Amino acid sequence: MITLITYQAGFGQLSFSPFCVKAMWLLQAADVEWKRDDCNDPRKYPKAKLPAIKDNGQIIGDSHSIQAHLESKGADFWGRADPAARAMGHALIRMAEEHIYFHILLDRWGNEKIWPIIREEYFAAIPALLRRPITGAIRKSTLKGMHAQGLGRFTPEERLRRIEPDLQAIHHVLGDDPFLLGDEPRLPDYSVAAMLGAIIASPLPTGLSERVANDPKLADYAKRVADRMAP
Ligand SMILES: N[C@@H](CCC(=O)N[C@@H](CS)C(=O)NCC(=O)O)C(=O)O
Repeated sequence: MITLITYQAGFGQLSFSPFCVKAMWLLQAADVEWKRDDCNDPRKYPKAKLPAIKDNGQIIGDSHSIQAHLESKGADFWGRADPAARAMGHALIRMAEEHIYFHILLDRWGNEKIWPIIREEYFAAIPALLRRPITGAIRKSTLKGMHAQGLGRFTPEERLRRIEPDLQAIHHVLGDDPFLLGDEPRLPDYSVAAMLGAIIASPLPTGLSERVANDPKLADYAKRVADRMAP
């Protein structure tokens, strides 16, 4: 039995973290027995991030290493996708995880109205008196990281213009298919739909959450993947 160390469920998602949602969908697709162990302190796990899995005493962190581990045990996340489709899928995964994700982070941590909700939901386990100072420091360091990364220097309106081509790319790749690579959910769907789901699940509307939630093709796609992959 594999144990997934994950952030808790929230905002109608299997986890606050789209990477943890992706990991759950990988485990589902791998058709292995697994259970979740909710955790809100990633510090003792690899790279001090979640998701991570425990399998036979081995701890594996990062959704890509989890993917590789499951593949080493026989999982097939690509089906009959040819090399060109896999290359396209790989690029979509990078777009979702290395660009779209940071828009989610900024919507959650950088928005003055949403931040207090995040603080109370994510960090409910920290005693109330200590919660503000501790989470204030975590927030400061997260936003400093986003400033260094670069996206943190953009206004929400600028970010909306910047993410639009990503959303259009998802539209085009989907075409008339239910999933990115055709009739079945595959590896790129686990990243892309997890990010779209997290955007739609914003605890308060933002320009980005409204953009995606009011786009029937993207919203239906995110729900379709979540429904098909539900544990
Ligand atoms: N590349 C990692 C990203 C995982 C990740 O960014 N996890 C975030 C939550 S969404 C995290 O644990 N952040 C804790 C921190 O940065 O301190 C993966 O694919 O699993």
